[in-house]
Amino acid sequence: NEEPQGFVCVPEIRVEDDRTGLDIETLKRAFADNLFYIQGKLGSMATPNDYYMALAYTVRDRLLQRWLNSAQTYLRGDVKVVCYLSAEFLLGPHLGNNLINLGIYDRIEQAITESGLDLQELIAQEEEPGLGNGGLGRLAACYIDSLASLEIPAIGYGIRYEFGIFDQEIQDGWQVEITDKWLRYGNPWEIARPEIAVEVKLGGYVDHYVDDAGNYRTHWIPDREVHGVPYDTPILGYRVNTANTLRLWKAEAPESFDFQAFNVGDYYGAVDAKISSENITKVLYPNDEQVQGKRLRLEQQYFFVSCSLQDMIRLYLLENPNLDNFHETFAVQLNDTHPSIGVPELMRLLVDEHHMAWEQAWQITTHTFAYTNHTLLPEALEKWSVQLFGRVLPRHLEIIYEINRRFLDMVRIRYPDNDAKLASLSLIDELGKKSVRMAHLACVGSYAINGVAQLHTELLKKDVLHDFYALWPEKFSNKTNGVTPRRWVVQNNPGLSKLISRKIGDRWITHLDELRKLEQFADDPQFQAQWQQVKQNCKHQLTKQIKERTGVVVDPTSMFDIQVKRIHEYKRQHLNALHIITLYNRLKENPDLDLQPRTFIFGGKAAPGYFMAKLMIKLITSVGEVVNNDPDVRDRLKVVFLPDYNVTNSQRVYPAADLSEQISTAGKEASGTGNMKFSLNGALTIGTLDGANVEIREEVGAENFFLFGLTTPEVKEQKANGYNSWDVYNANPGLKKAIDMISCGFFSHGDQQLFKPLLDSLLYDDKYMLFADYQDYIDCQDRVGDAFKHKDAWTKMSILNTARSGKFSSDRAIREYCQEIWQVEPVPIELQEYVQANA
Ligand code: GL7
Repeated sequence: NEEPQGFVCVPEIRVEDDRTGLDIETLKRAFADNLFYIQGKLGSMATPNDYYMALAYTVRDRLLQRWLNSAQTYLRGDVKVVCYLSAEFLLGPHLGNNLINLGIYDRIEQAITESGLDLQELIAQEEEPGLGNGGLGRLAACYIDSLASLEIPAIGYGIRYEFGIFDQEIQDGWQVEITDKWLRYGNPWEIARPEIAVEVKLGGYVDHYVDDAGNYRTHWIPDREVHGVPYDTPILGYRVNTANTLRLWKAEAPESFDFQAFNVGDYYGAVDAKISSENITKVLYPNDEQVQGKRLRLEQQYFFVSCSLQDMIRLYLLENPNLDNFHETFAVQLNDTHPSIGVPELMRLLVDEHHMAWEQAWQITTHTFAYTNHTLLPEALEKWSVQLFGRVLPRHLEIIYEINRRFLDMVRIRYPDNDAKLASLSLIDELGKKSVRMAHLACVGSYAINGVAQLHTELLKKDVLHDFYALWPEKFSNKTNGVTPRRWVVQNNPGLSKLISRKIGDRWITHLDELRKLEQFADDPQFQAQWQQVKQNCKHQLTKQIKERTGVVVDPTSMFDIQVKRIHEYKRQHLNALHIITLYNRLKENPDLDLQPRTFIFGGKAAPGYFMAKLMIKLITSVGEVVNNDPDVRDRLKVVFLPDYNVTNSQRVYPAADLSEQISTAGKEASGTGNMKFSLNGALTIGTLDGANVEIREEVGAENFFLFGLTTPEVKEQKANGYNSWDVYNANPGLKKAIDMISCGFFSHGDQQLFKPLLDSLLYDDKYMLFADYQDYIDCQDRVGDAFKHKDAWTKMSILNTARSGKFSSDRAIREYCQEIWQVEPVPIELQEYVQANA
């Protein structure tokens, strides 16, 4: 029989076969097979990347059954699904994480070793998907991990950027941006699903007409159409059968464009159109907390939101005759305002395309969406000029006006004759250039609104969203952020994980509160010694990495004082630099001073257009150059700027930290999540009462936290009372000396102009109150230095930080979202031995 067998009808796939078996011999054979059949290589010619790919496919084969079973289960009518809409997912590498969540790390390690290779080296080959800027994108990644681990049916929807966050190089002390070509060698974790691509319209105009039956209808005639092709990545839960989907959309030109243009002979025109469509998902905007107001960005937002909502509707209509109960099947979370265009888009889909009455569509819409706010910074609150908005999304602008008309009618009843109230609540900012306020749109269109830490939520209610809180207090709640212990402890800090599990078992990995059981050993000398040993090993590893990546030799017994996060004036990396200069000056005055040796480690990217942040990097590297090379310092101080801080490079950082710098101006950092990763890994925090620092301090105890600085009300008060940084500078000799040294070119080879913009902003404005907090910070750092000298007391504090950080698990955060916002329940997945090939 010459017919290819098994193509026409595959009855079923046997699960426990060579492709999925887990014994060492099967794993080794699968690995060799994949190298040969997928990469097309023999061992003799394979590159490290070929080996990585072969291993990634070996692992992927072993999670597909979970993935398919999960998808099939969710298609059942009675399952409520969380849809997490986010313009960013800062995932980090998949391989190590999947090995841990599948529970096959040790076997794979053995199989790879027996194949003559090193697992760590293969894991290091993976190009991380850096599809996010910082905390906000990383939070989305932690949340989809927890959703899967808690067996909650969920889909993450986002954008498949061809280029993620840029790679950072440091040249001559300055940041240089390099394009992140993460897809260059292929991505084994994603599967494209072109068969369920959707169409997205852009631009053009709107026609209103009455149809034959006398109904008012709307017809949007776009001037451009783009295809959205989904790329799916499995997101495995930890040691459960759940594998959820992260569905990221890629923009492609529809075929029809090519044909049309081809027929009129305009081949190059067709190619242009294709390129312009595909530009939509080309690159991640590298700004955090700063909106850029670019048309392409609005197109990105609309594109992925429209694709996602159309996808949900398609899925829903597979099981239901109409959309009447859509909101009972989908809970859609808006990760900041970036996807808030979903509110008018769902209205458009329901009213224009599915011919639903406005009132019913509004009921469904406002029972579908919930909104998380992630920032208080005014420059980060999204607004789109009405003019630009109308050009890109003419129909949505009409819908927003209609939503606003009805909303303001309601406000008028609540606040009669109060034009100021109308103006402040309106979805349209009428001052200056008219613009659409996306946060207002999100508030009006959502049934729940939350902040990301207690303080942040209080400030939202008091300030930024005060008028909405007055209208609908019941919509507001706090959901303090969390991080996944799987990646941030188990994977990154195996030494600590094993030590903890030996003491208290391993249930903490999914029930992080159990870390409290460590408290009883905080004073135990033997446990303390083991704890110190683990920390010391981590510091050795980071020391090695620092040497390799920067050439700087640091002392692993010195205190590792670390600030890693995006570079921002409000995060105040330059306050940290002022402390370094202050210590340096003390050593210069008294070279024999008994000073606690410290290694200051910085990492973080500056937005490419944020001049001041880039200058802050240059300041840190310049201070480092002087301090690291001054013989008087005798290596007691070292300053390191770790280039290209990303998820991969952060892996060695958190476990190695003694001190975590969380020093933003009070009232500016919505939550922070790095602060949680540090504390979980046993670092002590020096921090202000900002964001989640407040709650960390509450949990670990004031005596295990180094607090300094003005509080939020004090900041406000000082500003109201005419805070003048110039006076503070003149009154504080230490501060003055540090600033004068920068100013006279001490750190810049005599160049007095280099840091002038930064110094001027401090001396004549100091928006972020560095000078106001300077002395308290220095004093607090002195207490840190003293405390570190007492090894046992410090170790006790370190243990207590870990033991009491259980609250900051993303599992806890996701449970709260599930119970208090989404109303969803776990749906455990059964692993059938056979997957139905035709199902
Ligand atoms: C952020 C906040 O700045 C940060 O404090 C918070 O932890 C994070 C996640 O909620 O969201 N908001 C924001 O715009 N970015 C953040 O990291 C970029």
